[in-house]
Amino acid sequence: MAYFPEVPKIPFEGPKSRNPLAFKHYNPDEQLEGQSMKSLFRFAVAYWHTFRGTGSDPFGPGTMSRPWEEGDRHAMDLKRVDVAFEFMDKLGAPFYCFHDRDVSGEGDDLKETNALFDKVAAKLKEKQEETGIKLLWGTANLFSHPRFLHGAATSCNADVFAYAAAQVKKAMEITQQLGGENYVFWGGREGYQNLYNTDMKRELDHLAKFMHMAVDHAKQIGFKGTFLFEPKPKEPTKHQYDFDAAACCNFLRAYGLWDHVKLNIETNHATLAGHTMHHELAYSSMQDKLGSIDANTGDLLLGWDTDQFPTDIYLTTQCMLVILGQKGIGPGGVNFDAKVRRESFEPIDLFYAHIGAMDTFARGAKIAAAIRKEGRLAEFVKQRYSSYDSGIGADIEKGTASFETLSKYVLDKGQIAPNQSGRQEWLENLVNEYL
Ligand code: XLS
Ligand code: NI
Ligand code: NI
Repeated sequence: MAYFPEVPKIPFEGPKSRNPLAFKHYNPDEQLEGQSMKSLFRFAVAYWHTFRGTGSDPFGPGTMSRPWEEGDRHAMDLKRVDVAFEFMDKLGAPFYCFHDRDVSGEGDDLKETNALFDKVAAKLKEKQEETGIKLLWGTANLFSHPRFLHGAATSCNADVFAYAAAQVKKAMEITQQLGGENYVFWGGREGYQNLYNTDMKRELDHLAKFMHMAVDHAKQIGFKGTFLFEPKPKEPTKHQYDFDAAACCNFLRAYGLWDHVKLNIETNHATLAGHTMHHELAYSSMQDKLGSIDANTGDLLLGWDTDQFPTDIYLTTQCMLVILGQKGIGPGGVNFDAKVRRESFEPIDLFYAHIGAMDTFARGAKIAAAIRKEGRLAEFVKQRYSSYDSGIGADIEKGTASFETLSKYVLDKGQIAPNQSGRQEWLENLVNEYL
């Protein structure tokens, strides 16, 4: 049975093609800086948005037409695996990601819930083997069920902490069974709404304990995947503890988790934090913590996590400048944590959205590679800091300068070297030359 009978396997037809069901730029075997596009991007489909998204928003219910969604919900969980793999196979996405509760529902208790999860996982495994599609990362949904209303690892209720731990244990084990290459922690409701009722110190200590338990459990079961911490400043809580890349880095360092966890950076979360994606990527990468990205985009005029598919070539160029700068992103990837908008309710819109986003990344990568090849941007930056390459600047960097020696240097010199222009407009023009 085919769920997308009108859609063929999406071909690469090149930039001149006007076929909306073809790639214009994403050509999996094409080489960029010595890697195939397929292995450079490691594109992943997000199970929650693409196969569970209903199109509901705070003002109204779902709008999506998904003709296959019908009947018994547990049987549907199994049938949906066929839908998902047909979609991903036709799209040519090498990876997917899921939360435990995206793929299988809750039972009456954890035992039954786990048994349901096992059943769907067995089918996921079968389909992975049949299609060659792999699991980029698994995670646990610790935010939808009402038991998590005060958070999970940061809940004031120790039994909820225990439940969350049991759930993550199972999600890690299934991720391992499915050969998942990473495991993600996004702090759903790990934050606060009101400091009057919150012991922030205890909550953060508990979150760290929780992540240490995950690290220990990984050792115990031999899970070799990378742990990824996903920053987000707010929503659903007004303050999320994993606020931004810098806050996450501080948390990991402070609690002895530095060597065990990298970051999964999401565009719309970066902008909610008042940063650009470029900033969050550059910050994580310079810390050697850029592990994976959740590729989406927000809407400048809407203040929430709209999770739209990325279509902005400047955005993807900036992403790829950083990613190519660190020679790729594996074992992470580019996961489309993105949803079609409520008005795009037909199944075919899922294809248009993913094809466009993959092409936008491919185009951004070609542009970034061209910029890097000519090296003018890098050369400008190098020149801009060249006063630190020798003399007093080199002493400062080496740590052999002090206030005493610097004061003497300036007093002896009399006139210091003049500043030079930052040339921002020229550099913006320079990037445009490659578009
Ligand atoms: C929500 C997050 C979520 C994580 C996985 O805003 O982006 O989807 O990626 O829990
Ligand atoms: Ni995300
Ligand atoms: Ni998000």
